[in-house]
Amino acid sequence: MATTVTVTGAGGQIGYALLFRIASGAMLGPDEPLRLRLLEIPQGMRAAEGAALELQDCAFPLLADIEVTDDPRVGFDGCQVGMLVGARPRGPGMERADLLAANAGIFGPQGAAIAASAASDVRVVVVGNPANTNALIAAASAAPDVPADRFTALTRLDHDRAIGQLAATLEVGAGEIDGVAIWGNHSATQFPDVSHATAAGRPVLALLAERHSGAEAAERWLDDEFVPRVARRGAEIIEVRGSSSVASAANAAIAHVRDERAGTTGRWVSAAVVSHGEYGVPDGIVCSYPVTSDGSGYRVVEGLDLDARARARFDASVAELVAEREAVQRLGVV
Ligand code: NAX
Repeated sequence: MATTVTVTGAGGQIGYALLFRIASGAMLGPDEPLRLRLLEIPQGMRAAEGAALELQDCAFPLLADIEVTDDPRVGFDGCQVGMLVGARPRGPGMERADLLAANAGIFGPQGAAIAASAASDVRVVVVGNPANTNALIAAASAAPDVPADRFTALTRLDHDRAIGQLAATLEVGAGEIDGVAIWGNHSATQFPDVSHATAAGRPVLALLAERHSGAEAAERWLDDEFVPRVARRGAEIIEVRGSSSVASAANAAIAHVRDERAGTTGRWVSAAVVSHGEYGVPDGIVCSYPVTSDGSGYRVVEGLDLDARARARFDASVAELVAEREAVQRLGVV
């Protein structure tokens, strides 16, 4: 049986970078046939249809079927893996409240469509920004038919960016780094945390202290360079490339779904999941944590020590998530 994957915003940039890798088997594995459902709005239909033509031209052996639609009920029909990429970008002069309201108008109906027509084992990752709160809205709109913890939001790109920065600084391979964590919101307030990280089995903090002549200098480097660089990497990419992150975002979304389904074999990744109060975060907030999966869904890595500096940064990001929730509560969508 083919697995049904729905990609929203399939006619956009990340959609274009995602679809061919999904169809090639990079996400579900080399033995799992799949069916793609591409959901767009009317203005994006031609681009999505064009992508569908090219997918056909690739003759991917695993790709059983492609459907392009602008009807969410059709797009989510039988959906087992939902990748919600399409969102309303912030326009000129748009306030945060307006942005949240515009996206509530997308993620509310999509959550309802998921409840009405997705498969009973559906899992959803929200990529479209503001990703955490969009996931919260979609989960609220899919309740009570779909359990809230089936909805996650993407912070894997932030996680992988943090690993990339550490690997370059410590001159080790990215694959040798483990134990990185992204706490909080997928926004500039996020806290990329390396205090539990190791590189080739050695504590990253000790390695940084060696490179920066002492623990204090290493901490300054983390505060002044590493954290802002990871948190603002999206802006750096726009400045250098002239366009936002696309291939790296698609790669992160694929890794998020792949690792949730296949399991992380004990390695940590980061994902925004519905909080059950872990680390004092209010229940129901979609918050990024270090997580692992045994193949049945992401679980928060619990029991980690957060020092005062880490706690303050994490709390600030959680406060932003709480404010976003309050804003959408005022709209009556959650
Ligand atoms: P594009 O503007 O290229 O594509 C978005 C597509 O979504 C368009 O084709 C549009 O027609 C479609 N769309 C809009 N509303 C829709 C709806 N209601 N149903 C279906 N489709 C709809 O943006 P792109 O560069 O692909 O980025 C997509 C989203 O990813 C943005 O919200 C962006 O901010 C977000 N990102 C999230 C990241 C993360 O780590 N969570 C990183 C990358 C990216 O910034």
